[in-house]
Amino acid sequence: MKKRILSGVQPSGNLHIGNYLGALKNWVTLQKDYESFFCIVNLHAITLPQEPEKLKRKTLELARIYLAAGIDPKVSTIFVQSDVPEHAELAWVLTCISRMGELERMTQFKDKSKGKGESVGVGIFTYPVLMASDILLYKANLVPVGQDQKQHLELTRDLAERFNRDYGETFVIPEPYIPPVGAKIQSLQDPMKKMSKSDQDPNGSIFLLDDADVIRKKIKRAVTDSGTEVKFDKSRPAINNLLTIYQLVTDLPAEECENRFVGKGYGYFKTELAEAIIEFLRPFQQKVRSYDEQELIETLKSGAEKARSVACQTLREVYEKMGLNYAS
Ligand code: AQP
Repeated sequence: MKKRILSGVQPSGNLHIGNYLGALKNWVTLQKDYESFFCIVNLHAITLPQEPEKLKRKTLELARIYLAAGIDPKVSTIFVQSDVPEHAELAWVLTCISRMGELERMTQFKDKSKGKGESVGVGIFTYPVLMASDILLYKANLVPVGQDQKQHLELTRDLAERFNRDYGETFVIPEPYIPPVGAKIQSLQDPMKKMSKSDQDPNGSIFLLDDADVIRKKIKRAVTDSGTEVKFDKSRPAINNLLTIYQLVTDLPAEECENRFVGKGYGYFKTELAEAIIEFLRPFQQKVRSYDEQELIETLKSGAEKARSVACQTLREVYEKMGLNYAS
């Protein structure tokens, strides 16, 4: 039997090249070897206010993006989180075995709650528990994520171990799959910050649907470090980040990337980088608009049915072990 993977993206804004290189690109490769569940995590998105019509539109857009990136619905299960109510049900169970202290230690919570004081949403606080539910419901062996989600995955493992210890062996303890290159693409405007959908400055990110001219402008404006050499060097985070993007979009070995720019300077490198990104995104951008909406909805419906058949079994097992199966 194939091992299982589960991963997801929030339909909470415009996807950027960090989401693509840190997550989607790896999903496409992994789906060949794993039984794969790829979720559009709209219940995570509502941890911040969302406009209903826009959320609906963004959910379908994300389904298009999954398909255009190469997720094959004949091989993998693509579904929307809220279509499988077991996610929210198991999240409640896991909330009851979670501790305040461990959730307070989550760096994403600390970042997102900064300056909000008592008004910070409870959903932001319990977000990692819902993520644990997503993963444990499918008994996923592997979870492909960017570096930013590693801590949440550690919490998932802790909750699974705690439940198994207290109620008997139930959950698979999942392993993270963090790509060796591209796990953390940084902002083009501040290389100490990760590229992020919720960044207020659009120049910090290359969005997957940016057109060629916008990409050229953003790369031209990207901050660089002092010096002139185009080399992988962690002590020069801006150029290191740009060169990492170049390596990922060209699929070239690191050494070859550096060799191409010996003695060439930042201006030349940036022009080549912009063109490489445009070429990388071209086939994706051509495909993304080509899907028929009705077919897309059908794909999500059958994905949800398949996901539910797995999720139901796990939840039933959990309820039985906890003494919650009363009338059914
Ligand atoms: N900068 C990044 N580099 C590499 N991988 C990244 N991911 C996110 N940012 C980077 C990975 O993309 C997947 C989906 O992310 P998400 O939508 O669940 O939310 P996120 O991790 O919080 O991503 P964003 O873009 O920063 O969104 P906002 O601003 O809405 O919070 C995950 O696998 C993530 O690791």
